[in-house]
Amino acid sequence: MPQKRNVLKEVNKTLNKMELASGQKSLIAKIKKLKKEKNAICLVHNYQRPEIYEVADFIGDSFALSQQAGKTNADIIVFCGVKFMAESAKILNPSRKVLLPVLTAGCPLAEMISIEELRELKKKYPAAAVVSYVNTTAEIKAESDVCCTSANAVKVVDSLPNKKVIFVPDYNLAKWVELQSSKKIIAWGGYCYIHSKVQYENIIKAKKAQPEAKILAHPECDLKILEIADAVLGTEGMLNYARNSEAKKFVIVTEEGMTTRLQKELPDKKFYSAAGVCINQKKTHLEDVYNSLKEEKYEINPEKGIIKKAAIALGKMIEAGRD
Ligand code: CIZ
Repeated sequence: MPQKRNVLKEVNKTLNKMELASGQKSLIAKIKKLKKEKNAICLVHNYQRPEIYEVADFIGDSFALSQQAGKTNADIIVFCGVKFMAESAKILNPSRKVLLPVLTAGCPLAEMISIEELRELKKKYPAAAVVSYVNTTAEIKAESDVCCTSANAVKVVDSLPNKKVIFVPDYNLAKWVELQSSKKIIAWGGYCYIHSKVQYENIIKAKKAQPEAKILAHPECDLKILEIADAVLGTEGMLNYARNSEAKKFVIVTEEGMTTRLQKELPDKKFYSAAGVCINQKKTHLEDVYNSLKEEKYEINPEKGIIKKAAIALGKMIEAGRD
């Protein structure tokens, strides 16, 4: 008989206490030394492996990491995340060398709309503004009026004078934004393979299994899940919510790595993961960060014209601030 799977996973406490193997400790020391020698920084996304947190100059969501990338004086930015994030760093600070340790660390969602498809949409709705979620390629950003992250999607959409907004590529986020905004949203049909896979029934089960826990869901999840969540937030929003809440337990409905980050920051609270693991975010190991810094690979450098245009849309995203 198949085994009944628990819908909730507890944070791996061993990982969380960072009981690092001696090989990892030595790599961490070597990376820190190289960072100093080369005047480099490591920007690390929340969803990365916990040992990667150990070499971070800054850990956060793509909004916070974009802010850090834009203002750093470091000569080299090693971006431990996925490709669109490294591209954003280069767009926001083009005179720095931006490295992505694993070139295949991509985001399937970011590839779900092509430039031709976006141009078709623009032709069909000429009066609409184009808002692209930060999870897009540099080319799509260059063709957009403004970018947003899950931390400021509503604010960005509401700030536009247009009544209609083309929102790409995430359908669930677009629909969530439409619920809070007076704008007519033309939503593209993209999805995140982790968030869209979360089953409503499992969240109902999670609520029964942990009735005192607050359910924090990411807006890339299905609307039915968002409607029963205690809060709908990006990853940094989840951290702030849990920090300021009197609740002691939380069910986290976003990529599993976020529970490790939360447990690390708030060790006296308890976090359960109700979503899967993004293999792309987990492709980066300490060896990759070390080799990346040592050999200065893989440089992320979109075409100059694209950088120039995308910088306008991304700059507006930073200016808008968080929701
Ligand atoms: O914007 C980000 O960093 C992502 C991918 C998740 C989130 O909402 O923080």
